[in-house]
Amino acid sequence: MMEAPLFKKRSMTCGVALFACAVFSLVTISIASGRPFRTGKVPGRFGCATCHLAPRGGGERNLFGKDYERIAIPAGEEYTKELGALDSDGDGFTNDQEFPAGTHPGYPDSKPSGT
Ligand SMILES: [Ca+2]
Repeated sequence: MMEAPLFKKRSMTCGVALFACAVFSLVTISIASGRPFRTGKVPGRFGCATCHLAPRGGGERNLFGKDYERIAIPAGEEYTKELGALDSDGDGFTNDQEFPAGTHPGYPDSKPSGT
């Protein structure tokens, strides 16, 4: 009769620990899967830095990222013709010209050469 409450307490502790592990796993998976979702929506190969100042993403956006936020997110996370036709960083080249050239559409110092 004395073992029953102790067993019950340990079971409850294990249950709480399992629940905490499950929540932690779900949060980790959600964060990890968020990155490929957005980086797969733009044609460039700059990863999270396509839109964010920080190379690993999060926080303030660069000039292209601000246009992405304004145009692509309301359009259902789509790289639209309107976004491609913009020159987000004001360097004289549209975003559609910069991505194929391998230059960054969010920084005016990065622009196609030879034109
Ligand atoms: Ca540009």
